Amino acid sequence: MTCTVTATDKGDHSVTTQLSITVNEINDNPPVLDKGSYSYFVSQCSSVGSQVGQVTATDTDIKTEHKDVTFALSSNAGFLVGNDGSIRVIQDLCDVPVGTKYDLTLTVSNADGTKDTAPVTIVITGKGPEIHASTDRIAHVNLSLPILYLLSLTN
Ligand SMILES: [Ca+2]
Ligand SMILES: [Ca+2]
Repeated sequence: MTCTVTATDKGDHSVTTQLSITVNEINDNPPVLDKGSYSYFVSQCSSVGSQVGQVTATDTDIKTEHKDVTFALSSNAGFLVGNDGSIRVIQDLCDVPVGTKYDLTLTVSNADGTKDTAPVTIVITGKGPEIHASTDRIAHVNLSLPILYLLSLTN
């Protein structure tokens, strides 16, 4: 920033000079997560790479190196958080018992170590709803046509 300073004395003499001000920003604001805690339910049949959730953080500093953030989870067993804040499944959950609870800690930090943390709870749920048509609900509409039984639907 540059500004012009003019000093005038009582004899109407004046002097003008340019004053240049450089603001050295300091990293005095930690990144702040958008929530105090996070909880998610994840189906056993979620495929590897599925997104579990999305977190964001804000840092009110100005310089890029003061507001660039890194996300981390306390454990990478099963889940990973990317630098875009997306939490994803990183291992096959098929054999994880329904009701299993992962208690993790999410950390967002600046390069100098200023940070914010929040608990993340992820609970494994059963497989998604499966449709099993029972044969006694199928009406025999036309016996001259082949009868198709719907055994299961998966998407
Ligand atoms: Ca900062
Ligand atoms: Ca600052």
